[in-house]
Amino acid sequence: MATTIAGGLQTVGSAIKSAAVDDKKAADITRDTVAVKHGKFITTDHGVPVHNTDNWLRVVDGHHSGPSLLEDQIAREKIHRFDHERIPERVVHARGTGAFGNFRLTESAADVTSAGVLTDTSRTTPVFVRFSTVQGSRGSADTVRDVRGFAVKFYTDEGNWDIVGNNIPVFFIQDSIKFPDFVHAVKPEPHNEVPQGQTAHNNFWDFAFLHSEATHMFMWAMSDRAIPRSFRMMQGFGVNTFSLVNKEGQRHFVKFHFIPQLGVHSLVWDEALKLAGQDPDFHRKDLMEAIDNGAYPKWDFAIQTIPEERQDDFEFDILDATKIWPEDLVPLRVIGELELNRNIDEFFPQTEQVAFCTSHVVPGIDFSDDPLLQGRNFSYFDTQISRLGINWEELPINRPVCPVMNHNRDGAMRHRITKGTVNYWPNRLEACPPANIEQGGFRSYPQRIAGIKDRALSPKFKEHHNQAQLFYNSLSDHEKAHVAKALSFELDHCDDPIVYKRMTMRLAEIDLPLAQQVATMVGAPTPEKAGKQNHGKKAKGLSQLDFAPKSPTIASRRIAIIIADGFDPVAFAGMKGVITTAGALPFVIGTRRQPIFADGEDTSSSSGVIPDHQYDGMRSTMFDATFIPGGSSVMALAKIGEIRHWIAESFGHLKAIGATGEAVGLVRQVLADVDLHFATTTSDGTVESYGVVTSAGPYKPESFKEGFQILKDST
Ligand code: HDE
Repeated sequence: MATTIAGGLQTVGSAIKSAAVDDKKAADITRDTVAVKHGKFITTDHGVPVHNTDNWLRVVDGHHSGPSLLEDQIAREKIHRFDHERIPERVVHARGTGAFGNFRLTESAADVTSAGVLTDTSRTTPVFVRFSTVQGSRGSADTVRDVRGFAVKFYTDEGNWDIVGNNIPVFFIQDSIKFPDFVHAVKPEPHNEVPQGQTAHNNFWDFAFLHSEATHMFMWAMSDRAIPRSFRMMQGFGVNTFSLVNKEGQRHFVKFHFIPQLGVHSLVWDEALKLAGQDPDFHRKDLMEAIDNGAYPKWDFAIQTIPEERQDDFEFDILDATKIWPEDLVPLRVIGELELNRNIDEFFPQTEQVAFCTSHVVPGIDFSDDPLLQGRNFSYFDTQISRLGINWEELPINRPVCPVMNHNRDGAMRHRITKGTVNYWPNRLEACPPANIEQGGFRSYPQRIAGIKDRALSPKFKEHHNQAQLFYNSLSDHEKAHVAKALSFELDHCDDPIVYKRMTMRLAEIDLPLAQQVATMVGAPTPEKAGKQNHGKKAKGLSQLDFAPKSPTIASRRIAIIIADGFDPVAFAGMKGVITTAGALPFVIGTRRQPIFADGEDTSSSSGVIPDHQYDGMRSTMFDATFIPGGSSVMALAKIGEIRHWIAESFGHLKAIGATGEAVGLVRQVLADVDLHFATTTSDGTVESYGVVTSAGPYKPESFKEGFQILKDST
């Protein structure tokens, strides 16, 4: 029930939109949620109603405004609160967006773990997920080429469990002591704080060369994985090797996977670059829009497990985070489903203050000696103290849904009040004792350890090329072409010759033809010999094409319908209906945002279609497809350069373009010119369009013209 408080804010049970009744986290957060209400008064932070917040208290004499008075406690409070609004942004993954949802287990994994969240199929576990980019700061663009963070907080009945993952299954370094060097090298350079939101600079590639362990990861980062179409269409990986421990105390090593049910899809590079300027919030808005429209993104949750005794059976070290466990060797087992279904109510207290820790595990889940994970377990807790203060786990978004009780006390901004006379253990009252294992107490896996203390890694960590080759070999031809282009773009932005020359040599250790292509484009000497022979092996699950959805769908895709006065109302309404029925989102784009009238419609009446946008407020990059209905409107559209560009650009970005009636002619005419716009002349004089593929093979302008002619003759 809503409780009114002085000052116009209300605690709102209803503020949590569409929260499932059994969503414990939604119910928990409601305790701290208020809504701005009309008809209620502003108060100070100490609750006193205020009658004027527009004028500072000052001396006035009727003619002049005199000095402002320091005694104005109302103005002082307002300014002081404002002065302290910012907290440090995350040192990495500063740019992000989050949403709530839940996790349902479809199959019990009781054979490998005792964790309730992974064994009890009757449970629905609330989650909060934060997606992010890595390099850029909080205000940077969404569509930059970068790894994406995929951090999941499971609010389980036994405490919070965090999988702080990425959309790429491996990492740049093997030992977490290298993390500060890596982050310094990837972030904007120290002398000029350039560049923002990208790795296309000397320091990153210098680091990449000097750490051959980064090779596998940078190949992923140069692939289309680093320019996702949507957060909803990318995989999530726990990356590190964790452990699962079952009731019998047996241990399996485990890797966690999230597989998007919509498939894995990417932007094309030109689109990503343009969107970074045209709509820097593209991914953030995409996630919110999908959830608001009920197109809840879903991922299959899968595990890969290796029994402890098989730890040494692989040519790579299974604790090395620069390596995947190829699916052919260690199959994926789908055991659950993650769904996001509720947007946040306010960004700062939820998405900004959420704090993840790899060290947050629950009984039945444990760590491994993965040297990257061990350092992460230290780092995340530490960084939250500097971002949020020591009592960060009390914040509404971070607190668990199960009881929290212990003898930790005090610290800045302590929120909770614990009654009782003792705050230590053991105590004479036996108050708040530790739980034994049968009572659910977390027990670290009793692992036998022996060794020499040294700063070193096991020998298998020294191999850095096999899986980089495996990844590249497993890509389709056009994915490979995109990798070559991405490397050429990045190294072209490095102006220190040692950087791009050495990197080209490194590429010759992956694939000689790739290195040769890149060398040509970046001005390095063309390597003649492979630094290492490519072993030619491939594996499944590495190309994005392996993740096509079970049945193709346009659900949640954004489709532009372009109209002007005189449009064909039947085609317009028909297509709009079909798009909506298929679960996609139609957006009407008009020549103006005032009513647009159909063919024959009475323009003096108050009817007409009010477009969602006018053409110059939007760009083709913001939509997945475009439809133009016929009608006399097409004459007007044909005269607008931006509309012609829209069609041509959509074509260049490989998007579906639909047209009926007169609009077919417009599309044809524009695409005939596109031969010139989008064709690239290669060194041997052949003309090819960039990246366009038809079922008949790569698109060639001549074949397009032929097809065009056939189409023309047949109509
Ligand atoms: Fe992170 N990482 N990281 N990282 N990381 C942070 O923690 C760190 C690594 C990842 O949405 C920081 O709360 C070390 C791998 C994500 O809030 C910090 C190492 C992976 C997020 C930190 C790594 C990640 C972070 C900064 C060892 C993929 C954003 C702010 C080399 C599995 C979480 C913060 C969010 C954030 C440290 C490597 C993923 C400083 C020491 C590998 C998704 O603690």
